[in-house]
Parts: sequence; C-alpha cells; structure tokens
Amino acid sequence: MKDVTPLTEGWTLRHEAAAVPAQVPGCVHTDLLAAGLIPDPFLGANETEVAWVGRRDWRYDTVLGPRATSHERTDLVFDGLDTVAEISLGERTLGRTRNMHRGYRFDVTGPLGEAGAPLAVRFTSAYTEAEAVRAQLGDRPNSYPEPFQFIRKMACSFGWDWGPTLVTAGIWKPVRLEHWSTARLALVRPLVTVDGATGRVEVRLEVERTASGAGRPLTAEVRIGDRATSVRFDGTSATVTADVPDAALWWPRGYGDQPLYDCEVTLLDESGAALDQWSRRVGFRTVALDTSADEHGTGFTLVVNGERIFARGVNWIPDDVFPSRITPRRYRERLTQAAEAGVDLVRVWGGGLYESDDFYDVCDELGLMVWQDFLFACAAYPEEQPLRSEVEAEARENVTRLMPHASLVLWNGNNENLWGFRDWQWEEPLAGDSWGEGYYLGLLPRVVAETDPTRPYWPGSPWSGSWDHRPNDPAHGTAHAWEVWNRTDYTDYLTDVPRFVAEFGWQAPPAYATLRRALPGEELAPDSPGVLHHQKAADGNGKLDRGLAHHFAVPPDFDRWHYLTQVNQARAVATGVEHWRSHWPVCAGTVVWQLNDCWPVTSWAAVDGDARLKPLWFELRRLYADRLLTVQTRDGGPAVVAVNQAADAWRAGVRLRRMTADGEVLAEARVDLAAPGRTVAHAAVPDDLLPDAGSAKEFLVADAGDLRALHFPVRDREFAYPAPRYDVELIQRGDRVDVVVTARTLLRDLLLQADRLAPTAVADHGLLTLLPGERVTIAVRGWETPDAEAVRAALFTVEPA
Ligand code: BMA
Repeated sequence: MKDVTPLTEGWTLRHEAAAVPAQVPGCVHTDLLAAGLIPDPFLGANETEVAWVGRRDWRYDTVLGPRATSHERTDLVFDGLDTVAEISLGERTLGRTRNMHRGYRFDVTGPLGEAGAPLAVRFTSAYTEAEAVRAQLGDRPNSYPEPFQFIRKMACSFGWDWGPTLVTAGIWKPVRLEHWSTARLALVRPLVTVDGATGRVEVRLEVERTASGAGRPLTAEVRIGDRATSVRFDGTSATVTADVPDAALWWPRGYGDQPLYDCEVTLLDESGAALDQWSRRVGFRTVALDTSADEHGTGFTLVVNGERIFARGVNWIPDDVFPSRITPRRYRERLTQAAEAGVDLVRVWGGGLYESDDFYDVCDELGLMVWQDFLFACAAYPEEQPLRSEVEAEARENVTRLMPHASLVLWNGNNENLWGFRDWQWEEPLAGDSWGEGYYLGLLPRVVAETDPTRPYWPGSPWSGSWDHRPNDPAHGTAHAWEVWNRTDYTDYLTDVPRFVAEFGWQAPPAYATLRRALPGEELAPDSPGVLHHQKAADGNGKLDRGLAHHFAVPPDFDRWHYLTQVNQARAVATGVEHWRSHWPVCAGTVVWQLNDCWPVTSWAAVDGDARLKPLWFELRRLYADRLLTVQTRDGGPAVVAVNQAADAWRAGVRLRRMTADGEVLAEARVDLAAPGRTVAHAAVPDDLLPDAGSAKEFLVADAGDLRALHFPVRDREFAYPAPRYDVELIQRGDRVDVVVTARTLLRDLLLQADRLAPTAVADHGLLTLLPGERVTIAVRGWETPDAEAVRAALFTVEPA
C-alpha cells in the first residue's frame, strides 16, 4: 500500500540573512507576522506599510531526511503553491510552477544519503511574472489597476473593492511524500447519477504505473456502503460502475435530507494486495438548469431531483485574504452562518478560489447548493500561452477534484467578463486581442462536458444565453443589479423582474467592535483616516451617504451614521429580495453580494471580517425563511403577498391595520391568502386600509402568525416619527442576559449593538420594529457585566428628522 509522509514540519522562510520558522501550509505574510517582522496588515493602514512584501522574492527551505522505504517510487506532492516557484532538491531543479490553482507532483525516487537533501522552494514575486506576461502579450482592460489577469493566482489578493492589496507567496496547501509501488490512482472521476430508484456511481479512473508495474493485471474495486463492484484491467484506465438500489436522495436544505454515502475506490495487484485507495462521500441527486425561452424571455431555474427551486443565495469571497489561514472549522462556522440565515445556495465568486474540499464537505452536509465560478473576474483575460495551458490544466484538475460533491450544482465560466466586453468599452482597446471568450464559450464548456457531464455549465454571470441580447439583460439568464447601489436608490430594485439576480447588494460598515479593533486609537468618524482606508470601493462613502440621503438626514456623528448605514443596507437588500421572491417563478433566485469578508472592512457583506453578524444577516434570516410576508405593488396598488417556499400549503389569515405613528388604529381588516407549496399568493389591500401618503404619519401593518410586513408610504425623513420612548429591563438567565424592551412609542428598526456591550457579546435579534405597547426579549450571550445604562447606549432606533 502507498505510504504517505506529510512534509509540513521543519520549514524556514529566509528573510534577509536570517531564517524564520515557516508554517506549511502558510504564506510569507503570516510567517513574517508570527516572527514579529511586519505589523498586522489588517490594522490601521499597515496594509500600505507591508506592500513591499508582495514585490519581493522569497525562499522556503527544509531538509528531506534519509529515505527508509522499500517502495519503487517516491513522489513529492504539493497540493498548492502560491504561485511562481522553482523547486529544487539538492542540486537538482525539480520543476517550475506558475499556477496557484493546481497541484504539482515530482518524482524524487532515489536515495538521499545519510544527511538527506535540502529541499528549497524559491518564489518569484507574482508581480514580476504578471508584469512580464503582460509585457509579452500586451495589456488588456480590467477593473482595477493591477495585473491580476496575467497570472493564475487568486485575483482579489491584488486588491478589490472590499479587499486589501496583499500579494503573498507560499506553500499554501499541504505537501507530502508519497511512496508507492506497481501502480497508483492518478485520477478518479465519479460520475454520480440517478436512474429511477437506483443511485449510480460510474467511476472512471486512471492509474500511473512504475516500469515494473507496466502491463500487470490490476483490479479496481468500488465500495459503497457494504456493496462492492470490481473490474480487472491491464492498461492505464478503467471504469467501474456501482449501483445503489433504493438510494436515498440528497436534497438542498429546505427540500429534504442530505444523505451521503461513503464511496471507496481501491486499487489492488494480482495477489489482491491493496496498492492505493481513494475515498469521498457522494450524494445522489439530479441537477439541471432550465434555460428555456418563455413569454418573459430566457429563464434560469435550477432543477434538483425534478424540483424547480428559487435559489436563496449569497456570494462567497475568500474568507481571508491569506487563504492558508482558513481552517475547516472556520469554513464550518461561516457556512453555518449562511445556512442559519436561510441560505440554500452559495456562489463561489470567480475572483477568489476553487475552495478546499473542507468547504464543499460542509456544503454537502448542510444542503447548501454550490455554484462555482471558474476563476476569471472583471477583466479581459488573454488566451495565449503561457496562460492557455494553465487554464486548461487548472480547469480539468478542479472539475475532477470537486465532482464527488453533491452540493456542487453549477459551473459558471466567469464573473462579469462577457458583460465587460460588451458594455464597458473593452472592445476598442482590445483591438482584436483575445480576451477570454474562447475560454467561456469554448474551452471551459468542453472541459466540463468531457470531465464531468453530470453538471450544467453556464458561460458567465451575467450572461443572457447568447449574443442576441446584452449579457446583463434582466429578461434573459443571469443579471447583476449594480446600477442601484452605484447610481440610484434601492427603491429602483422594484423597476424590473430579472430571471435570476446573481449579484446585487448594498454596503455598510462592519460591527462597531470590529472597526474598533481594526483601528486602534483612532477617533472614529465616517471619514477618519482608518475608516476610509478600510473602505475600498470607488467613492464608497459617497455612495453610502447618497444612499442614506434618499431616506434619512445624514447624521454628523459616527454612531448614528454607523447605525443608519447598516439599517439602509438591510432595507436595500430587503427591498430587492421581497420584490424578486414575490415574482417566483419568473425570477428564480437572488444571490446577495456578499456573505463574508476577507478582512475588517466596510463592504456589502452580511458577516463582517471579524465574523460578527451585521443587521443584514438577521434580515436575511427573515427574507430567506420558507414563508415570507410582504407588501408589494400589484395591478397598480399595494397588495399583501405570501411567498411560500415550503412543501406544505400556507393558509395565511392576514390581519391588516392602518395605523398612525402614535399607535392609533384607523382601520382594520382581515384577508385570507392560500399559497400551495412552493407558490406565491397575493391579495389587494382594501381601499380603506391604504395609508394616506399625504398625512406623513400613517402606515400599514400586516400580521400573519408571527410574521409581519410593514408598508410606509413615505420615506423616513418625511415620516412623522414620534420621539422614541421605551423601557428596558435586564434579566440574568444563566449565561445569558435577556434584554426586555417595551415600546412606549412606535420604534422603527430598533437595534441592540451587542458588541458595544462587550466585544464578545452577541444578540439574537437584529432590526426590530415595535408598535407602542409591544415588547421584545433580546437574548445577549457573552456579556459578563450586565448594566442597564450600557444597554441604553447600545440601543438605536430611527428618530424624527
Ligand atoms: C461585482 C462583483 C465584484 C465586486 C462587486 C461589488 O462586480 O463581481 O467584483 O466586488 O460587484 O462592486
């Protein structure tokens, strides 16, 4: 049987004349940080101070000990090198690499002598490589002033509109020695399908043989549960098909369970001795993308096990700008945060990574569908060498690696590049140069079809299905709704019904405690130097303020600015999701930009860079619940809408109240809605329930069970809010403190910023609107020193203009 020796210990990183201990997997920045040689780039403006690190070459060293193996072959295997590296063992150069998204294997068979042999990995700055390729192939348009499209490296490490420019290098994934004889499993591709009640795994495998192993009969055995199937073969490839009768289906969360089956592939020699083994978990489900034309345009609906699904999505970016720091535990924490917000689809965005298997394992377990972009974002990408063969190799490797995962439902060619070519004036400067079209419409669909034909492929996001329509035409395929954040007001989400909204979002600062930690000593202001440094979007704060000014008077002080920008973020996303979900099945998904952050920053994220939940996260939990009650416009007037994504029918008795800001009920009525499973039902709001927009103090409250929808006919700054009054009571209950707030007036978007009580404190509610007399209990955990005055200082609510 193959032997594996991990090579993660004993590395050093050479810095000037000294050698500092190096972590493998790891990267230069985290090693320098651990050695106290650079300040934490996430704090203050240290990012700028450490920019030199990305421009330098670096070297990692270790020693391979003397070899005590009886195996015929020894391979040195790197799962990932970031990025431009030369690997040498003793005097011998083993190879050179230029792609972060691939693994590398070198034959290092042979004795190393008593003392072993030095192993060195020399990294050239990614800038040197990217700039050289750019010089060779000619510049191409992109969205940021960095050469990220000229090198196969996580694009956002060069900086993004939410990310710092921290161009690192290092051995970012595990490295090991593999000792083997006769043959090893070089490639295992399980094609998982469902045929009636039978689950089928067709394993296509390729083996590599030693010279003495050539031509020897081998057996490949596939075991699923207690059933085994095998074939004998003497070449370098074989196919073994294993059937699982009455297979339990894997479902996205909310649609059923996530049964996973252990699938084990064993390679045996003619004596029956095991040579190599591969094991993963697989899940049985079918997945299709329905993009048929209809009276509304070209649809874009995911269909799993025959069930058409409205995707409740979020976009995922690398969870750390230094991805070697992302542990399995951290993936689980972040993805659980997504699942607990009601999310059922995560789109892995093309400026980041093909994530580690740990990510997809958690998605398999939680029933989170994964839409995986190929790694191209916001740029024209050259199709010539040396990039073309890297792209092909990387695509084949990652499609193969990820195909066991039941959660993976879609491969997508790129982020915004087809759109950029057509609508961002790229065509003229390109002057006929290649720009990536051949990847998205040629190479990548071919790689997916050849490697994993069980999954749908879509050329890009946004993309309309053909060049007949502009890539971002909302009536066709996927659309990104960015005009609204960039230029208008969030109420403009209501102007159309795209078939699938793959990106839209609104910025807000991170939690207070996150900013406080990131900006030590700074007096926080919306435009203080650190706050601005941790805002990477072009005119980001201008957009925040203009977005705010449509609804509120922009407050001069930081605390209220911080609160209101977070309210605006939640309201913006709510406006989009409520509207688009209410138009199911014409619209078949919303993928909020973005779930997470990669450092502490003002961004579109729902979970900030220190893992704290922004009010948007709590709002998502309401917006993405199976049942959503909302007030929308239908046939020219307000209607109450019941969106029911559960399997069971929802019969909603909705109590409607037309109220005033003082709590007076002007009219009351009941409407009954019946929404069969996975449908939407609506009913017009009766005329006498319509709040009078002219009065500036009337609004509509719709209640169904514990769900509530509110409709204010005028904007906040025109609304006659009362001066907010409430009572607060604290009740200690074991390790939590219940904060009981009783409203004495209308309280709109009441928020307890628990992290202001203590950096460790978390609350179980986000924004809450209370009518006069209503009471809510907010449970706070992680708060050792309960104090009513502190609570009052951490409670915010909308105030009269
Ligand atoms: C789209 C995304 C990202 C970006 C976001 C916010 O362009 O694909 O590139 O971060 O919008 O501007």
